[in-house]
Amino acid sequence: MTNAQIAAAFDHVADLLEYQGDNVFRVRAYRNAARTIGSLVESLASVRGGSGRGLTDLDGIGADLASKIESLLDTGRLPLLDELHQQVPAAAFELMRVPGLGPKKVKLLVDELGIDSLEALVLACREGRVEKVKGFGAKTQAAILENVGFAKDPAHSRILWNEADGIARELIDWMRRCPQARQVEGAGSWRRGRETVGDLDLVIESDDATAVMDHLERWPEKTAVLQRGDTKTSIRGPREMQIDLRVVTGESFGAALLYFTGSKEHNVRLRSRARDRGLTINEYGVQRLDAVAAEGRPARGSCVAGRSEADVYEAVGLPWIPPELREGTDEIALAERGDLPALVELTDIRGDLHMHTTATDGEDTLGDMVRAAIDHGLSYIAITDHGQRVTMAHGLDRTRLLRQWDEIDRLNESLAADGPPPITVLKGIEVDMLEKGGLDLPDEVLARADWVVASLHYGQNQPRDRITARITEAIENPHVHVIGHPTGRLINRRPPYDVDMEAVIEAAARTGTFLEINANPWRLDLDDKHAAAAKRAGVKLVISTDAHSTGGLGVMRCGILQARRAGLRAADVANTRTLAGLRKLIGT
Ligand code: DGT
Ligand code: CA
Ligand code: CA
Ligand code: ZN
Repeated sequence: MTNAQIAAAFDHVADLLEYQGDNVFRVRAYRNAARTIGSLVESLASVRGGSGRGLTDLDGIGADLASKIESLLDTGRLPLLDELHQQVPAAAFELMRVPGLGPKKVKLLVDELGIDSLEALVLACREGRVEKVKGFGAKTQAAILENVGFAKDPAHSRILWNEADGIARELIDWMRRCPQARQVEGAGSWRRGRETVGDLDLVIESDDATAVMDHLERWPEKTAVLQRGDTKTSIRGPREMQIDLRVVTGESFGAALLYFTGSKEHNVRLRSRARDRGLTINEYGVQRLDAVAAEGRPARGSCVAGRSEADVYEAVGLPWIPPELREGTDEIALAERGDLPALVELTDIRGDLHMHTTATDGEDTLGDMVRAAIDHGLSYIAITDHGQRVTMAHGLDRTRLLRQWDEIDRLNESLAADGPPPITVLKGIEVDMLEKGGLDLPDEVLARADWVVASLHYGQNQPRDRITARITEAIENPHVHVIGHPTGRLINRRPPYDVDMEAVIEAAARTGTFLEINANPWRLDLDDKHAAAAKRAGVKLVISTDAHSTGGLGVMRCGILQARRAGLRAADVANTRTLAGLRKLIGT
């Protein structure tokens, strides 16, 4: 089992325990474990197998959770989960996918109203029965009705890229161990770095398709074979995920990889461009239309390209186009004019400007975060714990914040004690935009910060003009450097708040305020479209991990993919600058 699957299993346990009204500490222990595991870079199997540290050295994993992880690793099952599953009605899982409906609320709906499906829930809302249940009320009822549509949309049950990536990498590793496989590459939406992935597509070069397909069927994570032909097969893998495999020859490998990477729209446009040049493109290669016409079908040996993707693009007069841009928008026109942007890369990133510590809701101390950031090769970071409004996270008031900043001063001094410091730690804060307007810390405190992120966590259901006004007010505050996760959406879980993004971008451009691409795989906020719009307006983006643990620093690559899909270059991203460059940009 992958880390992501084990994290999902623990999250599931937490939901079910919470549904049953179990002890809050027990619920929290599973949630914390899920979070630790979800952001771990190393696989749990190797943590267990390796010398040095074991499972119980991980944050929040004691002997009991370690033995559950072992059970999952060894058998793929967790008896506790099976037990809980029997005790909780199946409809409860469906209901918990409605944004805003946690396990406790779902239990009330099931117990008091006998709700057993999303349809029954809609009906109960329409008939005004939900608002009468204790703890609900008319506003909640209206919100539920609005959010059910979100839960019912099949697009919202696709797997997050980060999770699909865990599965894809294991699968590719496995297939590369097949002696008959010459080249193994993942394609489809996974390769394009989409936010979510429907199924995984794999293209393999081999002269022995049978051996390759047999090897796939021996993958220990396979749960079913869905279909099998001469050169293609589909199986089901972890998390019910479908995996489509094509086996092709060396002459066709590039063409097949291009075709199965998609997107469909990109392929359609390439084909029509080929036709205009007397060519035809398909998954086997590029051929001359006249040769095809003469034979009535693709003639043997009539291929003009197909071995590599670059060959295929070249045959239609284009440079190679990065997969992240292949969405059938303007990428072919850009390629034609030689205007494809040199997309930002992970190695361009020099700093991470949004992260938390144990002072608020982070799991690791300031010192741990700094050490981990050095290990990631960063040359500067900003510590941005929550401001006081976020009471749930024990947000910092002025006194505690100033004390943390003293600690950072001392840390920077000690880092610089023996020559040039390996990293500089900026004194930051994630201030909250209050429901009534304004921020949760006074300007004279913010004036002393090196770096201020302003985010909106409360009052997310306010009307569009209120939300927009709160955000633009924060943008206009001269102490605010960046707006954190500007739309608040959580992929598959919570829609964005109703905000006039055009107005936000305009205000950011006018004031030189940055907008964040939050790299957390649940957020990826701003998304590609908004980030591209911000860039066009001359706004700089900041790609930040919002790490709540040392492991959380690893999600930067998810933010990079989103930025690449937005067509951003290193110059469009503020934290690719050196610290001196960043300071110049913010005028300090
Ligand atoms: P997904 O799996 O829903 O996240 O999205 P994709 O893009 O991976 O789509 P998928 O798995 O259905 O197909 C993989 C690629 O194969 C797709 O991006 C383009 C190509 N493809 C599939 N079906 C067609 C088709 O009918 N026409 C064309 N031109 N290309 C196709
Ligand atoms: Ca796919
Ligand atoms: Ca597919
Ligand atoms: Zn944060």
